[in-house]
Amino acid sequence: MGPQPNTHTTSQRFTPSEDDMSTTTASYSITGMTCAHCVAAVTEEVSRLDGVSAVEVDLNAGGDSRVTVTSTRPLAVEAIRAAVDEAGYTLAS
Ligand SMILES: [Cu+2]
Repeated sequence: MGPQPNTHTTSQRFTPSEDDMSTTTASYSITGMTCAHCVAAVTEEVSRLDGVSAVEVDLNAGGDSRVTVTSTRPLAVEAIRAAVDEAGYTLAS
């Protein structure tokens, strides 16, 4: 990780650590996703959350898709829910 030109304004600064043990991964189910556009929208919104370092979506059109979020600190499920909602989908769990 290095300085990024498009960082978010936040009151809480996080200092990236080289220690992988500081990384948190969590999976969520999302309903309503049907195609690559949906994946891109969800990935974009969730990636904007402070601390998120990776977002992986396992698309299951017609069912619940699975999104795996890797972050440098634990994320509140409500933050994920809000981001998914912003993208136009619903967090199922
Ligand atoms: Cu779509």
